[in-house]
Amino acid sequence: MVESINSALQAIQLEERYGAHNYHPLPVVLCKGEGPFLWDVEGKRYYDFLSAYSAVNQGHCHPRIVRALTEQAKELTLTSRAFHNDKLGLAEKYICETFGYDKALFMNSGAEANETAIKLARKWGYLRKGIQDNKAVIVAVKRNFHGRTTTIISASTDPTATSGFGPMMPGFVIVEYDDVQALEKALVDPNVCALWIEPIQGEAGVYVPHEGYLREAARICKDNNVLLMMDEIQTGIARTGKMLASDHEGVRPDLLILGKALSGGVYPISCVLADDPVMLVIKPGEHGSTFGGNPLAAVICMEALQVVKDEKLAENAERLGRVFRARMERLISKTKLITKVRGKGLLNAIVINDSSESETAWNICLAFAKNGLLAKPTHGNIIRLAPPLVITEEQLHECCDIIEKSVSEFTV
Ligand code: IF1
Repeated sequence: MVESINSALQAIQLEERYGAHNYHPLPVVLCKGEGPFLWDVEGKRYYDFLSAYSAVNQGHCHPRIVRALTEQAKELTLTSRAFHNDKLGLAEKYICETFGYDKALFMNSGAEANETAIKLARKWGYLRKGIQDNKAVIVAVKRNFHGRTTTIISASTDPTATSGFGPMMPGFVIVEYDDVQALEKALVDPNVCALWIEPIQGEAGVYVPHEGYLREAARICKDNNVLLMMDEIQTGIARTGKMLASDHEGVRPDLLILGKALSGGVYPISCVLADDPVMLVIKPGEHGSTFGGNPLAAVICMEALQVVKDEKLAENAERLGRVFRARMERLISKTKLITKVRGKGLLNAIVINDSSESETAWNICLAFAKNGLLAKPTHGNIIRLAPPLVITEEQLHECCDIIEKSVSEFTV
């Protein structure tokens, strides 16, 4: 018999007793979401300033996306790829035409999409670039975040992500992010098949590289016959004020890696996009997954992307991102607690004037929650602030008022 939760404490205790302790959530138990709002089990309403790490760009439970889910769920949810279905080809065409690529490979999680890109890049290196078998190298950057699987963390520079999980997968070289000379040096190695970067480093603390870095990275890749693998799982789908963060510099990655808001937070969907010379190196039977490209995901993905276009969410993110950062700059001029705001579109972060080991950022997020806004620190003293892209200007100003109020009340 399915029990129901009667209190926040009961929910937290159940997770503590029966769940793995692989997270440290804020003490908030949520039960409902709609647009930019979340409600907890006590009926308190919050503005969501995390957006499930940019998976809910279209707002919680967007009616069009939920309708797409519920209608398709009555017809057919999963066939496996042992057979064709009547929705996958439509979604592949739709997403290829949306982003301008020859082909798409649908997976489920962002990590799986990055793993898929690694396999494509390596195989392309052997078949098309003539790299000696098992010698392919992928260049990644410091403070990267691409997921939690053992191959992906083999490229991580974060001890929290790597310690205790060895042995690591070979074949990764790490260079400084936002450092063109480092790329010039690393990419000349003939064994390098790909450069693997985020256009803005989300988890690291919303690090925006200098203007021109992405263009330079693309040029150096082209000069050295190296694939540019761009992880847009967090920055894509209108989050930074363009459909892709790469669009701010007119860069077209060789491998485009998407996830999260591909479904509007309604279903796990990820995808790798590439042109035929790259995508066709993988032959039947060499890659896939049980749920990858299922008809339910296909329908949800098309509707979720159409909502982004119809509601002009990229334009909204661009405009309101500027409004938000202006409000934060004004706040910074009035308080010592916050030293910086940075970001693009509605992917922003504030830097707290305390050590990264301190609890200050966490305690500020507790104060935000008390005042009706949910956010969470990324690394130590950095708080990511990323609402759903459907937020209105009036709502955004209300949220800035909450942030200002919380900061003014806060005593270290
Ligand atoms: C968690 C972080 C953010 C991502 C980029 C791939 C993935 C992610 C750029 C993997 C996922 C999520 C994972 C989630 C928290 C969140 C996160 F804090 F972990 F690092 F956003 F910054 N590339 N990011 O941001 O996608 O496999 O999760 O679908 O692990 O707690 P996934």
